Amino acid sequence: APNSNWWRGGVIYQIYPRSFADSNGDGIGDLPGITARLDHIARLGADGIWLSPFFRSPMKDFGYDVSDYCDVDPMFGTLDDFKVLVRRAHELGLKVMIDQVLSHTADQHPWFVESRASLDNPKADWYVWADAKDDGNPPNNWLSIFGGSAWQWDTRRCQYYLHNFLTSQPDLNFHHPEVQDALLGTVKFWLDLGVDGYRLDTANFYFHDRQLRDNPGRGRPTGEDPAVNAVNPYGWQRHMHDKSQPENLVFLQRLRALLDQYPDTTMVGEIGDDDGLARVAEYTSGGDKLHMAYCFDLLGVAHGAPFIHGVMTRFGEVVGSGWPCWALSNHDVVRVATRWGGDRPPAALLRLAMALVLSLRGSVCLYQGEELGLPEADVAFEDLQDPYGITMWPEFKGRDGCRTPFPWSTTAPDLGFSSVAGGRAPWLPVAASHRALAVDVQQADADSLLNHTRALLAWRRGQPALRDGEMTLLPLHDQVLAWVRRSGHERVLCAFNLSEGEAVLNLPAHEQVAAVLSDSGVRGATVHDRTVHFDPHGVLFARLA
Ligand code: TEU
Ligand code: CA
Repeated sequence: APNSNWWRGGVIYQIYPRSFADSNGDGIGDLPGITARLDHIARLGADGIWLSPFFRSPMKDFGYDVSDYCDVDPMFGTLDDFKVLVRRAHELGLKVMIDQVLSHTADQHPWFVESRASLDNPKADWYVWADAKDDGNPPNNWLSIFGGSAWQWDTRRCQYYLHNFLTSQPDLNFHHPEVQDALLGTVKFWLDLGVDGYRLDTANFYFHDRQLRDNPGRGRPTGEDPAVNAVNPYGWQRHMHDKSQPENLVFLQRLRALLDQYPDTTMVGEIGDDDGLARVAEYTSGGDKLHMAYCFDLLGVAHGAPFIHGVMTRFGEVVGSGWPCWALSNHDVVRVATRWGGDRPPAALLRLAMALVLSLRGSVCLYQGEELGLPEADVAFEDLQDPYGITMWPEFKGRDGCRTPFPWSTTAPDLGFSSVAGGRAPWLPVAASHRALAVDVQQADADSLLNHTRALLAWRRGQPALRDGEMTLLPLHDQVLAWVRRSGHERVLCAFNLSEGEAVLNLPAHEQVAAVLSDSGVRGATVHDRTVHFDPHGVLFARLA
């Protein structure tokens, strides 16, 4: 059957399993909890879900450190629980994408246990090993994103091994063909269980600088990297991986060749890079590598009309035949309600953010709670769990603030996170600010962001211009962003007033509004001839003549 390309222009709902729903009262979200709550996502109108890792893991990076790629960690449930989840999702018309953390394993993965045991075991070169410098220092000045050197000394093997993140996340050596084959085997395992696709963790970090490829395990990178800049991780990370991008593209083609054997499957790559937009375009062009990819441009602290206009202008220049996946929130960054709206994000701004991300050319990932307009939780230092936050405190309070338990209902102290009364406290405290935003509260409020998002997603499903149409930016007009989405003869103007004041947009002389598309649910703008008047944070969707 030809591919339905369901993912192209699709909306993917990201679930962080640890914090979504706890079915057995141990304070940790799990797979049966997700299964029991999938109707919430189907009712929202998403096309699919992306599950952050639930594989066996020491949980040093909460699952992004995998010790068995082909099994479910008991705290999340069993492989059978996963099969039940997939069956239920498919009954509800939801596709299931799972996270694949291929670039590194946990240090407790059997592969690493074997590799570190000696210089000459069968897996000796499955990881990135290098000799110390003559003075005993690390081979070079590469740094870990999580702080400190990217090299960890191993006392048994008496060599350093590379880690882009925690020392407990040793980097696999993708230059080794057996590593690629083993990882493709784990990807196939889940395809055979019926998953519909993958989110690929750090898809641009798989291959380290090829200098180490030529003498894996015993060589040493030559010299220091002048580009290493402790301020911008994506700057020097680029340096560590850039020279091996040609090999990375070949591996992405191998991945795509595997998925193409399973109809209607898809991949979205995560790209952490200071030129992420160009990488997104490169990895998703040609139809022979990734279907989609996302970068951090709209996930960072910068926001506002001029910034977003700049991102869209740059992306229009590089996109070519590529296909982006846009996201304003995920499990790694401060929630968009707080990034864009501060301590008291106005409801109109939350509606604008949702309409904006759903009007861009590309696919969309919505992070659990984004449909509720959840602000970042203020987690006290003593409750912090994320190592990235604890090591970097206080300038960066880590990622716990976007990972607190999902607020289902105001009927219970834990906001309905656990379905077992009297169970253990949730692994992170529930945010007090989330009580008033719980699903049951918003369900009952016709004007809630939840109901607004449901209406918008339902409307968008019938808009080919928004799901797959071309995108033409209009010139930035003060704090008003505007673009036109076109599919065939259908042209939809999408315009956003990102200011807290009123604003006016004068349409180009040759343009005429044929109809305001108020059935989308967006509001806060009126049209008089060729002039659009916006309320604060007003949004206009209109068909152009
Ligand atoms: O993130 C990669 C990455 O670049 C992030 O670590 C990001 O830079 C950081 O969290 C600051 O926003 C992926 C996963 O999404 C993340 O949760 C993992 O910690 C990381 O890889 C290692 O697997
Ligand atoms: Ca549980």
